[in-house]
Amino acid sequence: QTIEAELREALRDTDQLRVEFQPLFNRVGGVVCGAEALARWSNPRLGTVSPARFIPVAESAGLIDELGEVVLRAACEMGAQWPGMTIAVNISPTQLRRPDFPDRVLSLLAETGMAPADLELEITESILIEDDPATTAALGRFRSAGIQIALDDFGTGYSSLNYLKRYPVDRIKIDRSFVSQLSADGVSNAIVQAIISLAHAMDIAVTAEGVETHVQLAALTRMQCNIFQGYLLSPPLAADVIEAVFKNAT
Ligand code: G
Ligand code: G
Ligand code: MN
Ligand code: NA
Repeated sequence: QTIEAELREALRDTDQLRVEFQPLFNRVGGVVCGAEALARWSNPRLGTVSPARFIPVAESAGLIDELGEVVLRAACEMGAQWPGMTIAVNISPTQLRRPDFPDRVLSLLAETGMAPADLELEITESILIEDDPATTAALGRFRSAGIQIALDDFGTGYSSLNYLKRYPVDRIKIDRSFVSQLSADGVSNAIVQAIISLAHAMDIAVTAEGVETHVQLAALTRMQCNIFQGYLLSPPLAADVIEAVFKNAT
């Protein structure tokens, strides 16, 4: 069985597919303000397959809309139960290019009862580089519905600053390759500080992802980073565990 055939089967038997939630913290010492939904796949023959491996397969096999819907639905069901908690969802470029995608998102929100302002769609710079009118229209629809847009893996693409000017995003997520290089001093600190200052000057909030050490956390706090995410604070958690975390935070 190829990974594609296994994934096709998994989409019919969704017990293999789960969504985990990695907490987002808005203060050091930790106030949980939401979570990022992350797809997980355990297959009886292949074992645990990383999304880094199966998302590209889903894309090329034409399965990403279906898979994306599974994740979005789980995210909206979670969000509906925890109003005020932000639920972030990774959206692949292929999903965003579909003309009916905004309608799908809005109907999932309506169906589950999740507040649009609690949903954050994480998109990547690569989709903005295409400068496709359909993408621009989709982003406009999300914005007018009150859905938040975050630019994921920020800093890894090209001409990031240009896109920030052209596309009104609510948040950037500083890629963990920058966060991992933060130390007590150094050039990486200057880069991250510059990104955060620039974002704030444009009224854009900043999430740091991949926070793994206290040194990184302290540096990011000094730099006025808004939201923190990473293994130091919490790994991705099963749905029932994140609910306990949310309960504790409210
Ligand atoms: O969870 P993990 O760190 O293993 O994820 C690896 C990559 O897969 C990350 O880039 C993450 O954004 C991506 N990913 C995880 N879940 C989803 C999902 O539901 N949809 C999309 N498009 N990407 C996802
Ligand atoms: O590309 P994206 O930002 O969506 O990637 C999210 C992925 O990053 C998740 O799959 C999650 O498992 C992983 N992740 C979360 N926190 C950390 C961390 O502190 N260190 C590393 N290396 N990966 C992390
Ligand atoms: Mn992400
Ligand atoms: Na990222």
